[in-house]
Amino acid sequence: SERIFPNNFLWGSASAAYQVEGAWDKDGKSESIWDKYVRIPGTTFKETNGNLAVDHYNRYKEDVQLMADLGLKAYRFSIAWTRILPNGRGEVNQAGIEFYSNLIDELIAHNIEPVVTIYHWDLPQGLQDEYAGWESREIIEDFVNYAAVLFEAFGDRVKYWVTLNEQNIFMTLGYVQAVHPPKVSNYQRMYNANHIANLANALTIKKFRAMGMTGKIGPSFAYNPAYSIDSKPENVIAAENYEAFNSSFWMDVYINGKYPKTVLKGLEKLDVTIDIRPEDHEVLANSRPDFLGINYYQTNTAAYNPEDGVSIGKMNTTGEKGSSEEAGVPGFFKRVQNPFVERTNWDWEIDPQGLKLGIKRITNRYDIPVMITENGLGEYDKLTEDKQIHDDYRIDYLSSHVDAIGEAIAEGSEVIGYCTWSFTDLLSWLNGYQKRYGFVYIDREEDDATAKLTRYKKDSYYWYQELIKKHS
Ligand code: BGP
Repeated sequence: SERIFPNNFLWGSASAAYQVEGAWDKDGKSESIWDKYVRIPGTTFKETNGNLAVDHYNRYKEDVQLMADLGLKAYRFSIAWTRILPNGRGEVNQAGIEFYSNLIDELIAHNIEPVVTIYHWDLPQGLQDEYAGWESREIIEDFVNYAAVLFEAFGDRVKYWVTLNEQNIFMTLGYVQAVHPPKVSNYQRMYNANHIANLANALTIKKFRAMGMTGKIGPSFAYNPAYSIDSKPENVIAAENYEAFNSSFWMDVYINGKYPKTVLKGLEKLDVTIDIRPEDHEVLANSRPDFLGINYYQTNTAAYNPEDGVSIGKMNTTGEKGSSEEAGVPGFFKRVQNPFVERTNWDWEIDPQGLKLGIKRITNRYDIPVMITENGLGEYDKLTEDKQIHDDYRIDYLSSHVDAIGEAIAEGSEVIGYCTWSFTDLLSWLNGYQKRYGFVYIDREEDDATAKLTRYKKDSYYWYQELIKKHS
């Protein structure tokens, strides 16, 4: 059959520092906003945290060996800013550099391409205390300098860089829904912090190029393409608003350096004005990424939401199916259930065709290569008595999404890689350890004290192994 996926396609898998490493206070690492946040009672499922996580910090060699045995071509992981620059800036912690340097060498020795995320949400707490983190323009210089330390240390070996992971998620969950640090619910503050993050992203890309780095760089965006619930015109317009407010608002800036005009106008109705200064336009322009990272889990379906309609809803962080509540922006849109798709136990809609739609929209609107930097299914998994995990539901999920990518490529999109979320099981930020995503099962529940941390290959591990073999 015709070869759809190119030979050098990055068949990978992903993780993030806070979710796998543990060793939260070891070897000179400082406290991050997540280290602190999880200690506030009631913020996470059963008060779980990443203190131990899956102990990847000490077991990275075993984990890389599991990746190599699978045949992984790429591994996306994030670097903890707090390991590299414990004060957020200034003196570099050599132990931190050494840990990631060893990990990178270990990957390369096993022919696995490292894909490095510079920021996956674990801001140094010191910077949050000092100047309110993303709410201050002071962070821009600190962030760019942090990135430059990484480029300098690892740029000879790392060819793929992700600037910010899911800026749209850490902004909306941190500053509107108040379920991530800094636990704020204020549109005005969110949109200003978000603008500052846009500037940091753009200047990091500029810095990368100014330093003569030869690799590729881009942000990872959490894209939930929007549908209208039906063809009733007011619902279709609500879906258009949904796509503009929740997706184009970020992607347009990344790629074209401009916010969509209808959203800026719409924000006036919410009494929000973004502090965009004249010199910012120049910063946002000419920083087009080399690729757009897309984290895809689901589509969202929108309907008309009256002026007195729903606003901040409720997320399902317990795994009790059906426990989430409708959310929206009054006067613009609300999110409703799609009657045509199934949902996970955490109420995430399962929609492989939505991934194809999302990739095609990006190609048509931006004409930029895409890397799928996350895609996966969070579910309860069961370790059988003979130590097997029969996760056929995950195989179904992943294989249908791979097919959808193949279709998008066949229909004219450029996709350079696919990283599943996740390689091993890991901490789900708000949902504890019971919501599992990995190819490799980790023997632990919520309590660190009873964690065995033994690694077991799931059925999906062998499925991905075969898939990569078939495509190589
Ligand atoms: C993305 C994050 C990941 C990961 C994933 C699954 O938003 O980038 O870090 O956690 O979603 O989400 P969850 O753990 O909430 O199920």
